[in-house]
Amino acid sequence: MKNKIAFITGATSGIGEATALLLAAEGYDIVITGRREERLAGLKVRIENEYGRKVKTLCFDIRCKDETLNAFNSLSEDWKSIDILINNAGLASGLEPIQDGDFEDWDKMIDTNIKGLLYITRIAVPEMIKKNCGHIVNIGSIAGKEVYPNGGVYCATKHAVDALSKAMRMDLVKYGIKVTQVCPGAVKTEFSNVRFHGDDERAEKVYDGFVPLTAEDVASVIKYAVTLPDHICLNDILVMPKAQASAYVTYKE
Ligand code: NDP
Ligand code: 8X3
Repeated sequence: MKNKIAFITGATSGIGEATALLLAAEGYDIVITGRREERLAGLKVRIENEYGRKVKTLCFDIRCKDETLNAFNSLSEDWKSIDILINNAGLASGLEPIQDGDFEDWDKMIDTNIKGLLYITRIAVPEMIKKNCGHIVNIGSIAGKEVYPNGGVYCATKHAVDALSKAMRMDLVKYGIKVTQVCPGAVKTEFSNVRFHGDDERAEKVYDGFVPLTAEDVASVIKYAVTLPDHICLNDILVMPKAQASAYVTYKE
């Protein structure tokens, strides 16, 4: 019997990378995706050496429908038959009031967080339907539950993930496919470096004075959700640092 396969988008850093490592340790073969080819190659070697699992790397920009389709179709039939799809690739770009927002930032967030998630889901789900089982994990955010000033477009994209998670669950329940949304609060990854366009000093300050979540913390929640008995589905998980009471109330010492 072949091993179970987890397909993780955005595995070149942060939550996606940590989840790939944790699920490999759990015995899954892994498909890892992202745009940074060297990072994918490095993670493949690490998983193979440390956990002895099989790994496929797919280097593509999830904003591009054709690249996404071609990447998925480059897999053999065995590898296309995935058990878990982790829709993790995403980003915030900029932190501006609506009147100052940058069109390019908005396109990046909408095209990645909403359209990219939809493309890969649409392409991968028929394989799950064929075998009448599967599990989709969408990485939402506290920003999909609340909004905060200057974050309107990012929050809108994560509210879309919230809506899509609920709707997908309704569409797919009859095929035995589970849909879990995992919504973290502040996680220290490359997220803020990307949001502030490479201003690492500003990014670092986001996490001053409190203990944020780590990528591994979120990965362990994902692992918990995907390793429960088949008849249980955790629909929606909000996971926050202890010091963070809401999207914009964080107790800093
Ligand atoms: P990172 O920046 O560390 O990781 C983001 C991942 O997404 C990278 O692997 C990146 O790969 C991939 N990615 C981004 N754009 C694209 C693209 N166009 N095509 C393909 N892959 C892409 O951040 P996190 O690990 O923190 O973020 C992961 C998810 O968690 C995101 O959806 C984010 O919104 C969400 N989240 C993060 C929180 C946080 O505080 N950090 C809190 C709540 C949710 P590459 O650059 O190689 O393409
Ligand atoms: C990332 C967390 O609070 O910066 O989704 O939006 S937040």
